[in-house]
Amino acid sequence: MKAQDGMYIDGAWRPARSQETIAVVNPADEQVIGRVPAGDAQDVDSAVRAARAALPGWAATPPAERGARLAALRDVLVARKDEIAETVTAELGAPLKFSEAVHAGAPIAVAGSYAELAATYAFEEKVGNSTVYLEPVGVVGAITPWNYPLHQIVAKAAPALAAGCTVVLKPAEDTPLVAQLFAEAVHEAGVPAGVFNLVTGLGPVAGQALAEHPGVDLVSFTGSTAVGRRIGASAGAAVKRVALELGGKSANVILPSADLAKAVNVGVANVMSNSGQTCSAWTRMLVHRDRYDEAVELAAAAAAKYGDRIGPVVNDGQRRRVRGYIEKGVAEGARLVAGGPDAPRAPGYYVRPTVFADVTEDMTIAQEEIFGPVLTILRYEDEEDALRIANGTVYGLAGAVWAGDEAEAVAFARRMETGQVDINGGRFNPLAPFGGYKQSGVGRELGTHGLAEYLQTKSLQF
Ligand code: TXE
Repeated sequence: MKAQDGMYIDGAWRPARSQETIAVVNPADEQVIGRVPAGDAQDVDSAVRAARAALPGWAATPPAERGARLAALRDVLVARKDEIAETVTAELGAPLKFSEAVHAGAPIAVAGSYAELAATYAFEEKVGNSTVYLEPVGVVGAITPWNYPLHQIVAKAAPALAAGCTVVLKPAEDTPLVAQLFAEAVHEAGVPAGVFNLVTGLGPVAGQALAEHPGVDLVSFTGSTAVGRRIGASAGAAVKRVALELGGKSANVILPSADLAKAVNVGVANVMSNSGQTCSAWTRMLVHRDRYDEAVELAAAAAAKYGDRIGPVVNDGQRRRVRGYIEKGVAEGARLVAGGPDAPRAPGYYVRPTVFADVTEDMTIAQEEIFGPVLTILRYEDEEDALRIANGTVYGLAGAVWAGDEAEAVAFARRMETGQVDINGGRFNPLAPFGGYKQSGVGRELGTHGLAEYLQTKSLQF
């Protein structure tokens, strides 16, 4: 499956200094499908040195040329699309069709958007008697999770490279094979040695070493709130730039005027997709009390249709965690209307598509990120009540509003404390900024806002 057997540092493939490796497991059958190097602090140091050495040359490369490299990278990803999809399916367990459409499709779109932005963005502007230069921040330490393994990498690496930064990536230990494939693609695209580097390894070892390395100017992290908090604290102490994309508990608000069946069906599909392992998933469905029973019935039927069609969750730890939340929901008095905590099949880390009704705001399953195929349905009295519930968590990453009238949905969405809202369904837009209010994070990814994260500003007065 993978052509390379190492880490990509300074344009070449090499093993971990320790020679140790980490097993990669297919969550659909629990078989070991490969091994990758277990990089440590010294490997991270080599990669950061390579990135620092490459920085002046890449920063001085004209943006149009950086854009041309990114366009070449996009083309390699397109040419290797099937391989990307097969790799993500093997290490994440996602159904192949979903891998093709989303796990390969989205990063290709994002790489393409930054190829264009690099060439067209105004890296220099005049303000009165000043010229303002937007310069690369420097060496970027990117730490990514396993849930959308290639998308998360490209959402950091592409804008960083477009900005003129150099990158050291530490991907999730569960899904390192597609990261190796990405490094091969960067190489094939003709990106100079040292500009992009890959260190595989464990989070508390390689990840922490990268986050705390003094040669890293910006840490961009996507993952759990617990680790994000730590990275934010150490970046603060070092006065280092940081971008954090953390958890979510997004609300799907179905206003009384909405097409209920459509809103419920799309809402259930949104939560079940990628087996619920989506930080922006609409895990809380909010329905007016007059239409509540009808919505619950529709959601239960929709979830039951998923049956065996969703993939497993990524590993045994996540499976135990998700099933623990389902048990907790039952214990706290929510009503199970689809799925449940038992294993639908074995081997593989499968969880049943699960729907809870009679969920109240104070319940754990209505407050904490479950990161599995579990939908909670809450009842609201009126619009103000819906807004209070929607905004009533520590998170604010995404959400949805459904209404008969688009203007009504927009008015509601503007009052939500959240970074991205889909109106009557919405569609993925690789240029739309993505990121969190409140404890969902700091900073934005995608589009020009995502590019700006990797830039710093210098002004010259005349
Ligand atoms: O995340 P971790 P986990 C949430 C989701 C999930 C939970 C746990 O709720 O159930 O987090 O997932 C690296 N210093 N999200 O344990 O540990 C790690 O190697 C530096 C939401 O997998 O945060 C990996 O590369 N790095 C989310 C990355 O951090 C460290 C996506 C994420 O892993 C580190 C994933 C350390 N001390 C999970 N410890 C989202 N926002 O999309 C770990 N890492």
